[in-house]
This record gives sequence, structure tokens and C-alpha cells, in this order.
Amino acid sequence: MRLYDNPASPFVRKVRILLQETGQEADVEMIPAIGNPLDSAKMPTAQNPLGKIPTLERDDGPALHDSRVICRYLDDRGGSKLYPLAPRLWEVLTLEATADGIMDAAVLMRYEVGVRPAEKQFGGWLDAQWGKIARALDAIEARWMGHLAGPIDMGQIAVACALGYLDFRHAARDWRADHPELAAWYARFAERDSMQATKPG
Ligand code: GSF
Repeated sequence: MRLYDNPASPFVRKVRILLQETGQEADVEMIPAIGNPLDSAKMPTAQNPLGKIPTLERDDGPALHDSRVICRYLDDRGGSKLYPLAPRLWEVLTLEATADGIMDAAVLMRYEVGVRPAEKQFGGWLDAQWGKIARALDAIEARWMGHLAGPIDMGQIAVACALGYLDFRHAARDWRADHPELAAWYARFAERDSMQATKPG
């Protein structure tokens, strides 16, 4: 299998962490793919019409995307249980969707300042996207800490990837200031070998 990859991508990091946690990393070749909505030349548009990564090319079937589909496929292939059975599955999927939403907003903020021409950048857009991130972090701090204390699952991995991306691209926003319990959880989770081996760069 071939995974289209960018070491800065929090969504690709979800897949890379799952591969390490399930002992499948040797089965996947990483293919560099750097791009953005205005420059998709190096993105796998033949395998994923959206031109986004991660995209997983398989030898025995069509390419898979997006990160949630790829993670569920690899979790099934590895016989692991990072997606548990129902009813806990519904919580895990909702927590992963919350974390993915943080990543979506954080990536859009990055594109606003890193891709759009300076004269077209709009501060209100950045504040609106950060508002989604702040509400999501507040919700995790208020309602999900019990879940985060449970056995590792894909929701926890997605939250860790989202927080690592905030540190990587939006450190000045200091997400830890208003979320001490989440910060303490992340300090412990970030010590995992799979986290240490996939730091964004
Ligand atoms: C989002 C992937 C994504 O936005 C998923 O895999 O869960 N729903 C998808 N990937 C970004 C790279 S990133 O993680 O920074 C991407 O491919 N951007 C290029 C583009 O054209 O949007």
C-alpha cells in the first residue's frame, strides 16, 4: 500500500499513528505529496479527486480517502479495536469528528494567511475559525475527559493530532491556558512512541 503523505498534516498523522499502534507501518510506503487548494500539482488527484491527503493506494482495490475511511480500513485490516463495537463506537466517532473539525478549522486558518494573497486576507475569517476550535476545546474539557481516561481509541488519537497541530501552526493562541485538564492529558498521551515518531515537521 502507498500513503500519500506530508509530515505537517495532522490528518495524515492520524493514519501514521494508527499504523504504529497496530504494527502495520511496514506494510505502507510513504509517498511525499505537498500542496494546497491553489497548488495541487503534487497532490494525488488521480486517486482522490478532492486532491487531498491522506489518500491510500491499495494493491487489491480502489484508493481510499479520507482519513476516517483510511483509519477504519486499517483498523479492520489490523484486527485492532481503535474503533470499538457499538455503543462506545458512536462516542469514538463523535470525538474523532470533533477533533477533525478542529483540524479543518486550523488548516483553513493556515491557508488564509499562508495561501491567500495578503490583500485578500480577512481577520474575521480567522476569528470565526478559531471560535469553532475554542468551542470544541471547551466541550472536550467539559464533557470528554472521562472518555479520554479510557482505553486508547481513534477519538483519542484524533484529539492528540489536533492538539499537536495547534502547537505546530497556532502556538500563539496558547490553547492550554483555558484547558488545563486537556493539557495534562495531552502531556501524558504525547509521550507515546507513536506520537514521538510522528511529530509534525
Ligand atoms: C481532510 C484532509 C485535508 O484537509 C481527511 O483526510 O480527513 N477530510 C480530510 N488534508 C489537507 C492537508 S493537511 O492535513 O494540512 C490537504 O490535503 N489540503 C490540500 C487541499 O487542497 O485542501
